[in-house]
Amino acid sequence: MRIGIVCYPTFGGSGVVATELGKELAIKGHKVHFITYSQPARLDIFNENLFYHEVYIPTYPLFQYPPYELALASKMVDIVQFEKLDVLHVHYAIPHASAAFMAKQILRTKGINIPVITTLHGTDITLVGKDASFEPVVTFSINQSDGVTAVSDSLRAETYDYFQIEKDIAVIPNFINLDKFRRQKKEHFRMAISPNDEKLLVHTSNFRSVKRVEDVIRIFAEVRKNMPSKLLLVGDGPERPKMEKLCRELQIYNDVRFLGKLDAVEEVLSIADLFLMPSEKESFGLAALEAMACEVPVISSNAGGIPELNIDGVTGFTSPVGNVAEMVQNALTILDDANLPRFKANALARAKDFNIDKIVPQYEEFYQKIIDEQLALL
Ligand code: GMT
Repeated sequence: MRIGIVCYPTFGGSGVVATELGKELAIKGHKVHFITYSQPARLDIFNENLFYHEVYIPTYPLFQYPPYELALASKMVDIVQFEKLDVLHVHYAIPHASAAFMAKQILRTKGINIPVITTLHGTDITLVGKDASFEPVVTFSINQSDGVTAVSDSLRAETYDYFQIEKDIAVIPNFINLDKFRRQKKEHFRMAISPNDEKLLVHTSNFRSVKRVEDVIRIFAEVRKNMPSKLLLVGDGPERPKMEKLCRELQIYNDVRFLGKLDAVEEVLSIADLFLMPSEKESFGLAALEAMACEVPVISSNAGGIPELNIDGVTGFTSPVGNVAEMVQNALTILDDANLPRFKANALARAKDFNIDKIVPQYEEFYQKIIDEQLALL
């Protein structure tokens, strides 16, 4: 197949999923064309089937807000026509689904029917999408997509709850490449961070308020009172200065390391004992899956799709959002040496259910189904 993929090129979950999907499809022999405003962060391999088309947005003094959606739609029209794409797969509804709708209409005037598939990732539905500023466009462009997928049952249900959706939404969960995300021998690194064999807790996120990083820090502060431990924080974002201040106030700063945006997060996960994800909202929790693949159990909230991944009492524990006290008790249970090996093994076993070779074929089948349906309409 010749597949166009539109996504955010950043380290955010939707961009990571889209890029890893495209890479795997290219390895399987499909021609994959990425259409984004800059090179996707994870597009780091050379493969003869991978192509990257940059969306260029001309500046003009009138444009207080550069019209990215129009430039994107124009680029989609150009690439679909020139590369004879079979399907366009857009990740994250805003503004990709509406840009794809516009491209589809333009192509129709040229006698081309391009099937459009939209994958809903999370905040495009649960946070930004339902804002009145975007809701009518999001509803319309989801309904106008030829195929729609969501990354969890929970996100599918929330989409039907928040929007007037007439389309079927298929669930295709996030996936993981277990060749890349696996526990590596990093004993020297562990010795450097926890020389006295302190337990290592890890959190990775974009430090937005929806991630509740404050809960991460408060959980750690309590765990640390009960057992020697350290906290590693990977990522960066608007909440970080406040979190650094909180660590100083709680006098735990020396046991907390802010590592910033790291490429090789699997190296940090390889020395971790526990992953913390107390999010307010989380459609799937790709960061938790990455941790589990590296044999790290998870303490999480029960928000959104997290319980579909983190099985309560098996791969970790889930608690109501904001219940820091329960999360502390559960963290101490997991970190008990009598329990830790069992939780680690269970986390890895669960991660295997989402291995890339199980999930990517579901996207291939979905593409074929939507292409066939569109052909039948001609
Ligand atoms: O929350 C993020 O880290 C970014 C966000 C995105 O869309 O870029 O992630 C969402 O998509 C991921 C991939 O499908 C999911 O694993 C995350 O759970 C989801 N984030 C939220 O729902 C808050």
